[in-house]
Amino acid sequence: MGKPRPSGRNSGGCGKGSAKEQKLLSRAEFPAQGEKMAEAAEGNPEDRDFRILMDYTHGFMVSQVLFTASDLGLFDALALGPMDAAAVARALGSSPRGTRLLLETCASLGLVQWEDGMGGPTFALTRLSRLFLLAGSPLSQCSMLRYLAGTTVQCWGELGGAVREGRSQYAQAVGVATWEPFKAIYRSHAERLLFMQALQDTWSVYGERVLTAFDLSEFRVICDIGGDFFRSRLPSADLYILARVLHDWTDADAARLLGRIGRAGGRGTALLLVEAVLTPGGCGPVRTLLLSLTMLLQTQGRERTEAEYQNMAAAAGFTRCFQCRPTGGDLNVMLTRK
Ligand code: ASE
Repeated sequence: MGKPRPSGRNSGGCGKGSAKEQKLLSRAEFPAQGEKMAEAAEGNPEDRDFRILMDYTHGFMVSQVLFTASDLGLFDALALGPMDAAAVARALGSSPRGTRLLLETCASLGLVQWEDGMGGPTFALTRLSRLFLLAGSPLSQCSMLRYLAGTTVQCWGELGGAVREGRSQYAQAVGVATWEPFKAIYRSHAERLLFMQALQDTWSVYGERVLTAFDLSEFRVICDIGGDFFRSRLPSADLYILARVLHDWTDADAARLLGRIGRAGGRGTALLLVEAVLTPGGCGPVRTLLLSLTMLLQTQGRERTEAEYQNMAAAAGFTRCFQCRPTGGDLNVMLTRK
């Protein structure tokens, strides 16, 4: 999947800097020969470090450009064809100056591209924006962007408090005094709908890859678990699917849910888990760790390693044939049996 990423090459450390910056960016005095050659290709290590730091500090601005362009309808306006900045501003009812700056930044991020028009340079969609950022595209991520830009950004504003207390800060973030995640996430009909549409955007991209990661043709009755699964009776099925459910819950609640599933099906029952899986030491990938922080901020859960999922499933009786397969993106699919 495409991921907007600030280009590090020329950002930060170039041009006029203060004396202090110059010192920070100055080359180590006697670098070893090998290092010297590598540095010639990539710049010196302090420059590299500073560029990485600047990429990270600017990360929220990149997200905000993407969220705002999408929210203003900039990509949908360009679906009608390439336009110059003034025409886009007229279509959006936004200021010519702001619109031009936003378009130029979007172009530098690969969200739109410059094209030569008859009357001068115009902006056009790129493959990325055509595929994922048009409201009507089959792979549209517009609802996910809207959800992240709203509730998730508000929750991230309280990251310090969440880290200090080890739990969500919904009261401070969105004015809902609860630690029950789905009371806050479903706090209004509009929020419930948007959250569901956002997750649906993910399945537009991953759904087919998830369902074809394993041959599921032997399973006659399949139960995709959602809803009030701690209380309602679970139907009998040959295969239970838990797609991005366990990551919302504590180890104890996840064990409780898996236990209920284990008891609902007989021997031979299978379990399909779909989650973003952490690398064995738990130190990556970075997007999965960021998702884990989102789980701290919005739920009671966290992302886990393959071994953790295998052990949790085994404790509920799913001890046989555990396999974990990648989807090519952030999600993994795990299949195991009782
Ligand atoms: C959950 C998923 C999410 C619970 C809370 C959540 C997301 C945001 N808040 O199960 C979506 C996560 N996806 C991305 C791309 O960040």
